[in-house]
Amino acid sequence: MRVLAINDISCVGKCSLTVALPIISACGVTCDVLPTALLSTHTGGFEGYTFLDLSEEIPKILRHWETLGLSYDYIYSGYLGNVSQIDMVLDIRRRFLRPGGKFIVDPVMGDGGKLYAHFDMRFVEEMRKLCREADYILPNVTEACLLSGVPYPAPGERLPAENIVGKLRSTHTCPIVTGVEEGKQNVVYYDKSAGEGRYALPQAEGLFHGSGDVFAAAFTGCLARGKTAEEALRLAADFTTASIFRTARTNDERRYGLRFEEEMFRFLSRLNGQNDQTESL
Ligand code: PXL
Repeated sequence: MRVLAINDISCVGKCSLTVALPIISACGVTCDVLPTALLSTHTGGFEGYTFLDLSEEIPKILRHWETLGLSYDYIYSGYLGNVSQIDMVLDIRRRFLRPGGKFIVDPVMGDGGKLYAHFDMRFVEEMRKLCREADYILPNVTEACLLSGVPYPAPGERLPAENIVGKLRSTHTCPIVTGVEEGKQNVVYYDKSAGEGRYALPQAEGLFHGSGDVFAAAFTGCLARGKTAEEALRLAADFTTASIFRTARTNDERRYGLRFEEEMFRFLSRLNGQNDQTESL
């Protein structure tokens, strides 16, 4: 199996390609990368970061790849460096996804009810277009609200997650909405052939940078290993939650990302079908 991960390289603050590559490779499949931008750190919680937009390089990279006859079983797209890259990703899907291959879009745009730096409503509009071409979309609550036009819930208010899944689904797009807070639970809502699926896990206090990227990478890796979408999202959600709780137990600054490495062995044991009895490291 061959996977292409399209995402930025944030040199510090684990997210994007610095989590996608290790996680997808560890799942046991080839992971090629297409960097969309190069940053000294991610943009959430650091001041003075550098940002090099790689849009000009992408068409040249693609032309070379075509001479190699490359094609992909799975294409996973995450953080894009600017709005023009949305059309580039659509073009990549058309040129490099194998017939029967799957296109996974994490519509990275915001968190905690706010757009990230560098994003605006025009980007949201264009992202809707990318999502319509996807087999799976993996928005968090903020992104699901932006894409569906449903207002972000006020504190204590319940997100109408079933409606959002209904609004975002289409004949070939399966929405998987992550991070829905319901009391002490953190819930994933997803489209099933009959209605919505719900997978609840314990909720940790606060925002954890990079958790959506860990989830998306693990989901992609599990799909590429032949798991069904439902199995993949459960394995990915368990791995992400365990990594969040491991991080929460330390004094690590949240902006440096999740301690996913220490949960990798357990995640892979489960992916490989071993009845793993080991304690969390
Ligand atoms: O984890 C999402 C993400 C990815 N890439 C960059 C980011 C963020 C979130 O802040 O800034 C560069």
